[in-house]
Amino acid sequence: MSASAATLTTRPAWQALAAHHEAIRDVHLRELFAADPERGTRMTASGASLFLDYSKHRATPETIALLVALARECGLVERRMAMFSGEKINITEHRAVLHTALRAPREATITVDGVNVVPLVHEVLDRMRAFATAVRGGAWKGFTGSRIRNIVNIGIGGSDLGPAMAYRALAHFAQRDLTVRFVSNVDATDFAEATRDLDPAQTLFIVSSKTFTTIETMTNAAVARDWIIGALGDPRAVARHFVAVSTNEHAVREFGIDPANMFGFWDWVGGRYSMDSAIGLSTMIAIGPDSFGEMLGGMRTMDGHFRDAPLEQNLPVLHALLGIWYTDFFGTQSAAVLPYDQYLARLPAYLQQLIMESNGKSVTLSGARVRYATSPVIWGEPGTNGQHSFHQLLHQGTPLVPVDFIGFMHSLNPMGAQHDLLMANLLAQAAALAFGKTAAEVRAEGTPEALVPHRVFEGNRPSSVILAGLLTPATLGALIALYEHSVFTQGVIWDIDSFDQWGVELGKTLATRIAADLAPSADTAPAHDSSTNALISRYRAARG
Ligand code: G6Q
Repeated sequence: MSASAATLTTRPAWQALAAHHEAIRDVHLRELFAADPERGTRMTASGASLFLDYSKHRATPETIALLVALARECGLVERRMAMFSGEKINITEHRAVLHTALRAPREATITVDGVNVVPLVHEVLDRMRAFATAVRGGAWKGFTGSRIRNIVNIGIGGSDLGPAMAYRALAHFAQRDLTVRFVSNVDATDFAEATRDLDPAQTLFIVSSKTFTTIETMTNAAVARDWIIGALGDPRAVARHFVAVSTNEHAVREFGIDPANMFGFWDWVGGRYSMDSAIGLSTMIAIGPDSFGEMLGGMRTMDGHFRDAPLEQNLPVLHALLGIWYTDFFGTQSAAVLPYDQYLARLPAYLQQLIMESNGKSVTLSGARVRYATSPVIWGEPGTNGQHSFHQLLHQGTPLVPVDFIGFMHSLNPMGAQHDLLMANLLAQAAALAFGKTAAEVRAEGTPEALVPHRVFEGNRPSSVILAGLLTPATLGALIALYEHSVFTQGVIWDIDSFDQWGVELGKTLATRIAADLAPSADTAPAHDSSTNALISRYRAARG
C-alpha cells in the first residue's frame, strides 16, 4: 500500500490535521508550557544513543497522534518494510534502496534479484580494511617507494559531500600524520589549491564516482593523472597513486586503474546515501577500520530503532512528521540545522543534498502533480557563529524557520568552561526562540517606548534539540541514519520518489552543449535562447 498522491490532502488524517491546525496555530508555546508543567520532559524520545526534545514545537500530544495516524494511512509501516527488504521502491530507476544493507551484520540476509547482497558488502568492507590498514601503516608505498602521506578524494555530489563531511566530523579520530583533502569542483582552482603544497610522490588519489562518467570528476581525475605522471615521470606511477571507488569496472580499467584497486558498490546505493559504502574509503583511511566499523554500528542501531520503535517514540518518524507539520500546515519554506559543534561544520551542506535532492520533487510516484509542499530549503551553520549573523532572522524575521539544534554533553576538546558556554548558548537560543520576550518584559527593563517594538521577541518559533553524549563515529552514524530515515518517511507521506534525481539532469546536458560553444575552436553562431546566445558572444569576445 502506498499513499495515493491525488488523495493525500483528502485523507481523513490530513483533514483532521488541517482542522487541528486551525485550532492551535495561534497558540503560543508559552501557553502550551504553562498548560503542562511536564511538557519539557514528556515530549521527548530517545534511541540509538540520541535524545530528542521536541517540546518546543507548536504541537501537542494530539498533534503527534494525528501525524502518526497520517503516517499510518500513508503506509509508512509497509513502505519501511519494503525498503529494508530490498523491494525496488526507487520506481523511476527501478532500483532497490538498500543503504541499510551497507551496515547490516555479516550474518544478515538481504536479497536483491535473488542474490544475498550482505556477503558482497562485507567482501568490499574487508578489502577496504586491508587497503586502509596498508596506507595507514605505510605498507602501501608510492611509485618511488615513498610512504603515502596525502589522500585526495576526487568526486562530486554524493561522492564528495558525505566523505568530506565525515572527515571533518571525525577529525578527532583521524590519523594526524595523514592529510585528507577533497576535490569536487570542475573549477580548476579546486584541484590547484588542494594539491599546491602536496608532494606527488606521497599522494594517493581516490577517484570516487559511481558511474565513472561524471564530467567534473573525470576531468579532475585526468588532471590528477597528468600531475602524477608529470611529476614522477612514468605512466606506471598511476597504479600506485590511484584507486577507484565505482560501480563501473570497465571505465575504471579504461582510465588506467587496475580493477584490483577498485572498490565497488551497487546500483541500490544512491549517491547521497553512500558515505558508508566504499565511497567512505577516505573516511576509513583517515579514522581507521575500527572507527569506521563503529560508525556503521551507530547507523545500524538507528536502523533498528527506526524499524522497531513505536512510531510515537521513533526519532526519524517524529523528526519527519514535525517537518511535515510545518511545511504543509504552517507553510514554512526552509528549515535550519544548527550543530553546536565545530566538527559538524559540513553537516548542513551534507544534509542539503540528502534532504533537498531526495525530496525536492513535485510529482507523485504515479506522475501526478503534487498539491502540497514538499522539501523545504535546508540551511545552517555551526553555533555559536550563526548567532552573530543570521539568528537575527530566526528571532525577529518574518519567515518562520523550524530549527534543529544539535549538541553534545561532552567535548572532544575540553578546555576550561568553553563547553558549558557552548551548550548554554544552544539552550538559550532554543528558549529564546520559543518563549521570546514580551513588550511588558521589554518595558520593565526601562526601554524607551519608541524602542519597545524593536526589542520585542515574539517567540513561538519552533525547534528540536538533539543531544548525544560525545561526537564519536557511532554517534555520527546514528545522526546520519536519523536524517536518512526522516527523509524516507517524508517521501512516503508526500508520495514521491526520494531516490531519483532527474532534476539535476537538464543542466548537465545543456552544459555539454554550451561547452562546445565556448571552446576556442567554436566558430558557428550559438543556437540557444537570445540571453544565452548573447552571454556566449560576450564570453567569446572577452576571451578573444
Ligand atoms: C546523489 C546524486 C549525485 C551524484 C553525483 C556524482 O545522490 O546522484 O550527487 O552522487 O552526481 O555521481 P557519480 O558518483 O556517478 O560521479
